[in-house]
Amino acid sequence: GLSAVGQLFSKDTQAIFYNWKQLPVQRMLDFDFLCGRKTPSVAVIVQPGSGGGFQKLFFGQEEIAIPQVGTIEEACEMFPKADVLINFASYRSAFESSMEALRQPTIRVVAVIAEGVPERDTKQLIAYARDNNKVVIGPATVGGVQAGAFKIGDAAGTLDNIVACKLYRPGSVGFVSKSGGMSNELYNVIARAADGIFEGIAIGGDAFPGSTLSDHCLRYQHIPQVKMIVVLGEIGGRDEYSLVEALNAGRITKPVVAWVSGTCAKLFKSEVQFGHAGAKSGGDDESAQAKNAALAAAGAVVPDSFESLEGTIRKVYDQLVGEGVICPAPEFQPPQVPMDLDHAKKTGKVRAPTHIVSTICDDRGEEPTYCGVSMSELMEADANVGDAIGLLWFKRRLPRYATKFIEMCVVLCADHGPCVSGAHNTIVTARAGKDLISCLVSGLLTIGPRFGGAIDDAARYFKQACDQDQDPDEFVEMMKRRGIRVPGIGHRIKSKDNRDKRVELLQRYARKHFPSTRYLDYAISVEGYTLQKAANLVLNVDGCIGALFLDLLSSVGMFTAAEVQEVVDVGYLNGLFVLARSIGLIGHALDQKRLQQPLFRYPWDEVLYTK
Ligand code: Q5B
Repeated sequence: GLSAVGQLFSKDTQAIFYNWKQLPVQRMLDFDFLCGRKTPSVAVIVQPGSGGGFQKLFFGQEEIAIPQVGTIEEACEMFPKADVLINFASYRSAFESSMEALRQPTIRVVAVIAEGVPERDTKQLIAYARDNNKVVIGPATVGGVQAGAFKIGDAAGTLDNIVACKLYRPGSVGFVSKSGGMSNELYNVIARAADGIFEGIAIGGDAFPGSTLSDHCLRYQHIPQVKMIVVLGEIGGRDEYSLVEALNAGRITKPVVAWVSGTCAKLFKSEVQFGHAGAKSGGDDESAQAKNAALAAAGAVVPDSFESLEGTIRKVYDQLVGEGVICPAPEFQPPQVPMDLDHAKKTGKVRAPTHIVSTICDDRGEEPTYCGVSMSELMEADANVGDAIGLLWFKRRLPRYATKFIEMCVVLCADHGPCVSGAHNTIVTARAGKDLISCLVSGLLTIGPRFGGAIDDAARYFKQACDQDQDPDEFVEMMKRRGIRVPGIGHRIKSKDNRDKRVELLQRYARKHFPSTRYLDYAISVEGYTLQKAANLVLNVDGCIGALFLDLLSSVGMFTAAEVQEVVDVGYLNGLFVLARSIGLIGHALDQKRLQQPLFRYPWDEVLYTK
């Protein structure tokens, strides 16, 4: 029987933790550290269906990796010395997994945490465990703790409670209760009234617990370090009577202090179901009063009320100390378990520097905001791409005429046919069978000072020259002397007689809506001079957008001169071409894939082979 099992745990006990839950495993390891254990009490985690790997946890200050496997069998093979299985499976799968654990020759104790396991299933577990001399704790329990040695999952609550109850070192009291919550309370009471518990088990609140109050009391009888026993029973069921029998038969000779809670049930006219499944009085002898009386008659020390339980424990303990049976456990300061950073931050105990700074989008609240403007507000205002760019790039809620202009830039630059550098690269990449993002990126990477990426430089040079009132002809000559092609001027196919429609459309819009077009006018004067040199040296789409953005930012009344300069220095504006042309490049990639075009290769006669 279970009484022969004696001590369930030791400071070397290792467990298999079934169904990964970070918090209870970490709590077990924190308890280990507090007790000065050398090895973590969790040897391996079984995560059903997982292919292996490990979980990262803390053992004191140190971060450790605990292996994870997919089945109980694998865990037992890997860790034959781990003889306890802590089962955190749901009530739906608790039976199957507990049975599988009990069938493993290396497993001795199974703790079942789930509430609501069908009684029929628990009865099978009990029968199998009894026949095979194994122990089931639970179901519907937090488990238990052997002070200074081993703790099951969440038993005994927070670290503060564990320290307050002195659970980091063994005391002299064997404790057993039905309720897990009340066991925390009693660990405190026993630490105050005596020298703390040696072991405490919550058997769980079901009508048919895997192991009973008397099972554990009989075990305590055989554990030499347990000098007295405290039992907290509860209304309902007949479990306490097997303890009465054991006392009457002299199988338990250590002093027992017992209290059965639920005496208040008599105050109710009808039968009352308390929190636990098993906590309801059936017949009269299942009442708390009847069971308290039977226990007292059998020799247990039963107080008058729950309130006087602490005093009763103290009396029995003091007597045992007086008789020399108990030599009070020596007191010492346990090590400090380091606090988790998250917790320390929450409680204001530490400050930690952030890793990045961000000012444009906040996704922490109920809905994301773009520079403080919520998604709902944007939708209510019928926001367009220009509004999003205004908020996320320029951090301003720009007026409608400005956001409409930005949107025009995006639409007009979205594509310019398959022959331009970017589209060509995207097409070649698509035909090489690459994925959409690779096709897009290979096209985007061609954007630069000659193709599409001249907007920032155009704005930079036009601004400098115009702000300094430099004569446009002189500006062009100066650039020539410095060997720099004027950014924003020149095109491979557009010319004096074949104007770029995009440039015309943008100009027309700006002249109608912008408060000023000073920079555009300057760029047009530059074009006037370059066109005298060659017909293709027109103001191109990059140059037009660069000049018009200067006009927009300087005349919209929302940017200081320094802020306009910052936009130019940082280089915001090529982003417009990148954004717009991404639309076309994606289109070209999809087009090629849809057309199932084969791998591209230039014919030899399109290449000049030369030395
Ligand atoms: N010359 C665009 O050149 C291009 C001159 C210049 C003074 C200039 C050239 C250039 C500045 C960069 C720029 C944006 C490479 C263009 C775009 C988007 C696109 C594309 C599309 C789309 C064209 C011949 C003679 C030489 C040069 C002189 C040329 N440019 N002088 N300032 N800017 N521009 N890029 O035709 O005396 O014989 O030595 O670099 O703004 O990319 O549709 O294709 O939407 O996709 O190859 O619109 O202008 O002429 O290089 O043979 O030069 O003109 O010094 O003089 P070309 P080159 P010389 S918009």
